[in-house]
Amino acid sequence: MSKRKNPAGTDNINGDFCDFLTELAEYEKNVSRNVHKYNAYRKAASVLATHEKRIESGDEAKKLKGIGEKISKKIDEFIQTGKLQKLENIHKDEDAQAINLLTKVTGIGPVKAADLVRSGIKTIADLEKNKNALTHHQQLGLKYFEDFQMKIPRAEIIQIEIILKKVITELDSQYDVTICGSFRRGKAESGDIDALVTHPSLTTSNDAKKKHSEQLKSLVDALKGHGIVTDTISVGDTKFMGVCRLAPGLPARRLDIRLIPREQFHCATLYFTGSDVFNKAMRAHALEQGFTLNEYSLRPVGV
Ligand code: 8DG
Ligand code: CA
Ligand code: CA
Repeated sequence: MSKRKNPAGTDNINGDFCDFLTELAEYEKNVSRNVHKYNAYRKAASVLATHEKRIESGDEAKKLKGIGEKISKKIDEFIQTGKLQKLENIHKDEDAQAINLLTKVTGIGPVKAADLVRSGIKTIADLEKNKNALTHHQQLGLKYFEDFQMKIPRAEIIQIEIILKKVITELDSQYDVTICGSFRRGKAESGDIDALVTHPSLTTSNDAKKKHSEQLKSLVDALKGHGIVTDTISVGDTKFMGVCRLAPGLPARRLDIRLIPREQFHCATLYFTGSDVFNKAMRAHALEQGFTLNEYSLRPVGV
């Protein structure tokens, strides 16, 4: 049985169930493109990850919120046989495996991956030979494929945070920088870095848009000038997607920066901290209390 830390920081005694549910979720997202099943598997995995007792049967699992008939049957099959026929079949399906692999390249989504596989491009080596079939984003994903597969240790994010704060507040001391995502959830390692930046002069008024976009560009220029940011994937009015590297010899890391109006900062911090499963539960809870919650605001329904 795999023993991993769950979000509460304790050993996940249901880790083997979580592993197969997560693998099924990835299959539904990348290959079947069934977002409902993807969400159902993710939710079940997250419920089991924080359940403190070892699940002994499907029936026992079914009593938990978020686990229905179909998933409980899979848990029984796994307990009884030590495997899942559905996953065995997926492992033998070469196209499914190829699609799963290609979606690991940043910028290649399930639809593009299926297109590539259909045209015979099935491996990373095939991608290297067909760079012209890729967008700028996907080409950077390919360039840094090995690096982006590596998780970022918390200690490294803390060092990157120090530099981001230093460079950005040197531009203007009123900037505020918060690292969100899995880092803010206390995880020991993260897939990428999600930085939220705000400034008191940033408002949601219409005429602010141009200023907003200029501010984001000057932030990115400063970070590139310092050398911490190495590549831009895309940069819009409020959102930068790119690549950073703490020091030569260390892997390149995916960095997202969002420049947010001050009045949206707290709701944005909540949203970008996640997890996405937690966000869904939090939005549903808000609705039950008569409020709409999103990344911009919390307000009474209908207002
Ligand atoms: P990771 O990078 O360590 O893999 O985990 P993460 O920090 O939780 O994931 P992320 O993909 O970087 O997204 C950051 C947060 O954004 C996430 O925790 C919650 C929020 N978020 C949603 N829905 C979505 C969505 O559909 N896509 C993305 N990228 N983020 C979302 O609530
Ligand atoms: Ca993240
Ligand atoms: Ca991210």
